[in-house]
This record gives sequence, structure tokens and C-alpha cells, in this order.
Amino acid sequence: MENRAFIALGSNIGNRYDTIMSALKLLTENPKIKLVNYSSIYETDPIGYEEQDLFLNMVIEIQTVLSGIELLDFCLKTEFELGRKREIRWGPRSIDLDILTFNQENIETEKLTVPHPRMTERAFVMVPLVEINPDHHIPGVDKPLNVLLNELPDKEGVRIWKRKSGEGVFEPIES
Ligand code: GSY
Repeated sequence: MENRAFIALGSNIGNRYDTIMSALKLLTENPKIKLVNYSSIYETDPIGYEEQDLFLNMVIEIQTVLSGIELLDFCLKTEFELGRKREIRWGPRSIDLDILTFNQENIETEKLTVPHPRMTERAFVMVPLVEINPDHHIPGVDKPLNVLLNELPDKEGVRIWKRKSGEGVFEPIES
């Protein structure tokens, strides 16, 4: 599987944990996608439109033979299967799957911009991303992710909710 991508997952409607696990299951059931790494799950204060419930957020690393656009289409299909309706722009959502990076590529199309244009400003993305890949460089940015995270304010809005390992171990796919 030649392509390497990071995807951010978020949910703040209904059973947030079950929805995130269902999204992981649907993604990894696709034979063209292999889960390589995953972060802990964080509970996070909403950014953008603040009058909404807390989110659960995490980040995964995958390998895939899909192109960036094919991966986007599969993410949108997965969101749709899990009941996502595209309503208020910054509003509540049952599941959100955002492609953060795709190899070291810059992709600029009507449907997809990669690296995700707001990823480095969002602690709910950067904290889980740095947990699994602190030294990663985003194309066109000379500082590694952990340095970018250190420079971010408002990290207290991102709190560990379920650890990847240690007490209360969480497995990405429950059988
Ligand atoms: O862009 C993802 C959806 N979203 C989130 C999110 O996932 N987490 C938090 N904490 N705030 C958010 N605002 C939006 S929009």
C-alpha cells in the first residue's frame, strides 16, 4: 500500500465512542486501507460554533492504495453511512472524517485541500496527531508537528478521554 495518510475523526452527537469505532471498522474493512497507528481518544471543547456538545476526537494513520480523491470519497461515504448530514457549517455532527495529510503531497481541488488548511491551528487535531507522530513535517512547513503544537494556545480544551495504552486500554477495533 503505497500511500500514507493521516485522518482526524470527530463526533459530538449520540453515542460518540460507538460512532467513532464504527467509522474505524468501516475504514479498516476496506481491503484498500490498512490501519497503521492510532491515537488515544480526547474529549474536546467545541471550536467554531461553541454552543454545542463536547466532541470526542482522535487521529489515525493509514496506508492505502486509494488516491487522495478516492480516499475522500470513501470518507464521505462512511460519514453518510453513519448518519452524517451536512447542515450547519461549524455545527454538531455524528461523525467527521478529515484527511489531514496525504504522503507529502499538496492537493488543491474543488473537493479536497491537503494538507488540511486549518489543521495546525486546531489543538483537537494537533494533540492526537503529535501523540502518534511528533516529528512529522507537513509539506511546506519547516517546523515539525511537536514544535507547532507547543506554540498553540488553548490546549486545555483537549483532555484525554480514553488512553491508547495503560489503564483502560482501548483497542481500535472491538471484535
Ligand atoms: O472539523 C471537525 C469538526 N469540528 C470540531 C471537532 O471535531 N472538535 C472540536 N473540538 N471542535 C470542532 N469544531 C468543528 S467544526
